[in-house]
Amino acid sequence: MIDGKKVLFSGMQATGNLTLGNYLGALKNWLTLSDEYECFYSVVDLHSITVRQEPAQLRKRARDLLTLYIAAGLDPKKNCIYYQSHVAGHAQLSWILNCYTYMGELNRMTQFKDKASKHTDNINAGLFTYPVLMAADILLFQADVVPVGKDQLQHLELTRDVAQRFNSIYGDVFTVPEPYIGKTGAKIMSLQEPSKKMSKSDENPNASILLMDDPDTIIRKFKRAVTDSEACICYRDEQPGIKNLLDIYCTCTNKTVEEALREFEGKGYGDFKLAVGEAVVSVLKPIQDEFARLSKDKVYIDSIIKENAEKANYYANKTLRKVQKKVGFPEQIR
Ligand code: ATP
Ligand code: LTN
Repeated sequence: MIDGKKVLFSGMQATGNLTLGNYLGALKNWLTLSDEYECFYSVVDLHSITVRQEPAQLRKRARDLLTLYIAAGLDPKKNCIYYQSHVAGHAQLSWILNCYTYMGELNRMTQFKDKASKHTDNINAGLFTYPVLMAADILLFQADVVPVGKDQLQHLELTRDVAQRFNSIYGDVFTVPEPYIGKTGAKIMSLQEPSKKMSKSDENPNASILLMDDPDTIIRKFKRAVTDSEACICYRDEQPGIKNLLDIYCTCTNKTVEEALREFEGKGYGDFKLAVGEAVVSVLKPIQDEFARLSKDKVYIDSIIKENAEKANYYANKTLRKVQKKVGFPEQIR
């Protein structure tokens, strides 16, 4: 609890251009939760280097991502928006938690298996212990709730296990966090292969809508989206392409599936795809405009980065000191 409010923590990696999946599955929920909770939203750049990055590009993408959090509507005066690398406590707590996490647990992580198979030339120890750093992120701020897409649930479960293990040895040190999954948009699928999730690392440019795609590109990608030959706008697993488009439409317009089905009754796929594209454009265009404006305001963004890093360090150090004492490290002499 901070000032009587429950704490929320979430983060995103600056490893590529954000997709509509990242926005609908994560960022959009952040916006709706930001009044109710004391929120920490991190650009998790320590996580990013588990896969090789070009330094100048990582720096630019991280800044763009931080700016995008604000452009999407998160008020940086109310929400603590910061770079993970500006808070040393993440790495410090991560080391400690490494010693309370079993190899067997990490071996089961599907994201590790996935990424290891994609980067066979660089299966580094950081990629393996990635979920421990994520647990440290969350536990460092004593977060009650963590909004993520479905793909991150396994990491959340591990975080809870590690927190409970630590608490059972040392008493109530960590808040055990709950995941928060949005009602819709939890898993946006690829527009080209609707059995796969939409991912920023997809090689086919038509598979993903990027948050920075211009309106024409967005509409074009939706026109090319893979559907089926059923000629029926129905919400069912047998029609994964249409189901995904309905999910996107409903999440963007805040309509229920029933409302959308009624609206498109008797309509063809062409009209439907256009309507989905337009709904997406009307959500993304204002964010893009605000991003362009904020990106030019270096002084403002720098001041946010500085202020919020101080705030994050303050809360992080509180937890870290407590943990260090519990495990038996000597007190700092001031
Ligand atoms: P990569 O493709 O490099 O694995 P990613 O697109 O999965 O990356 P992350 O940085 O791993 O993106 O995820 C950021 C957040 O967005 C996470 O909370 C994740 O659950 C969510 N997210 C990512 N893709 C989707 C998707 N297709 N649908 C819903 N949520 C998503
Ligand atoms: N692993 C997450 C990003 C992430 C995160 C976190 C999300 C790192 N630390 C803490 C929530 C809470 C991902 O790849 N999407």
